[in-house]
Amino acid sequence: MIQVVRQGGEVARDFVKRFRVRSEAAGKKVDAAVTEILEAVKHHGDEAVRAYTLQFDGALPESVEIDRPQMEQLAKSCDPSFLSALQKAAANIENFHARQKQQSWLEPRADGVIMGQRIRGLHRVGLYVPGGTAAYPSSVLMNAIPAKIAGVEELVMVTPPGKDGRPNPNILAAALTAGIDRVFLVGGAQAVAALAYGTETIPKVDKIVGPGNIYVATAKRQLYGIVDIDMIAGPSEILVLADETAKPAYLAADLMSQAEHDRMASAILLTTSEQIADETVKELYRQIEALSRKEIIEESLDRFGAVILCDNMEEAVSFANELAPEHLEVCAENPMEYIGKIDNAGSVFLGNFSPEPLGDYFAGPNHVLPTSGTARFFSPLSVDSFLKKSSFIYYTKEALQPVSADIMKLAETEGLTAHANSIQVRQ
Ligand code: HSO
Ligand code: ZN
Repeated sequence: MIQVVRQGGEVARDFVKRFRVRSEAAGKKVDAAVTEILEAVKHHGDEAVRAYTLQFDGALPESVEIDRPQMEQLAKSCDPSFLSALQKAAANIENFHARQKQQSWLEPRADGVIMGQRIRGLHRVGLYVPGGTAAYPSSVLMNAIPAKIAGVEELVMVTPPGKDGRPNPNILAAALTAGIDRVFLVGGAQAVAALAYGTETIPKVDKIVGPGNIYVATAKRQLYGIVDIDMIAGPSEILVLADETAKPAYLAADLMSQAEHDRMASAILLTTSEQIADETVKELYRQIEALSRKEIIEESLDRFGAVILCDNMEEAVSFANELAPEHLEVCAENPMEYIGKIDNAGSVFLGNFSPEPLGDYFAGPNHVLPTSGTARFFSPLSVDSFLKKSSFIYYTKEALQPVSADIMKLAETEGLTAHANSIQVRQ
């Protein structure tokens, strides 16, 4: 189910190429269908949203907006130990993200010039939460908590109703915990369009975040510029670096924790030890039997899983930096040694007792991370993702005078005489 290859070999090179292009590209058909939905919602608002909901979900929910008493009522039906775990996870996520806050700043200079930057939270943000089995309460926390800390005034969540036309109580419990202000039972590209354009019932937002199927992702891509969007997340990935001190049972378990997300997910073990490689493969075969998503895991390990043998840890680190995985585990004797060496990874898990799911749910760092090699230039979702900045400048007459000639020279060189004139009239 998983191939064992040597790093630097033909097969390994081929594997890297396939790894990069795993994201599902929207075909022309999906693109055109989404464009039509966006146009309809833009021009016909709620009426179009209702029509698409009937067409795609088969029924209209009793009420599109779930009010707070309803949310609280439904959340009460959740398992109390789930609710308590959710609270603890939320507290850790809050603590981690609180450190990312940024302050506006202002710098008065001796010559009377004042410059600075106002940093504020976006006014209104929309969070998409998929329906069905991919409705993750943990993702509600990861998307909403940084937005709240950034000072977003209103957080609006959209999510498709379940088959029974009702919302998922666990998602509502997470929404309450994370401070979501309003919840609408709408899904698909029509929900994304409603957030971008605003309808009679759904308010227009400044940014849309959250995962979704290919229609939702395509809608976000097409609407970028009309609203801001988060990155478009591809299938999950894990790369594990292991030396001879690693524990094969842990390695196999962690690889499969991400492989179970998706048939397109990728799980890779990079190790310097042939014995660790062999034993991990055995562990994969052993542990998979007890896992409920066995089929998905088998398929993703088959297609995008690999055990890659390398000569030493330096080689392994350089391969990891080239691949730029979403999650990187370092299961090595001195894991802290690697902090400064790993340049490209969304989130790094150090040592044998920092398994990836610890980060997915609980430790505090965000689990919305760059995928498909984009960790080379993208960062995890953070408080910054919900901030915007405006700069400001204040000059006095005395401060402007000595720099006027330079400004006019630059303007004239660009052939922009009206620019030069705006300085000239103040002389
Ligand atoms: N590992 C996923 C996030 C997640 N895991 C949500 C469990 N629930 C991101 O790649
Ligand atoms: Zn996960």
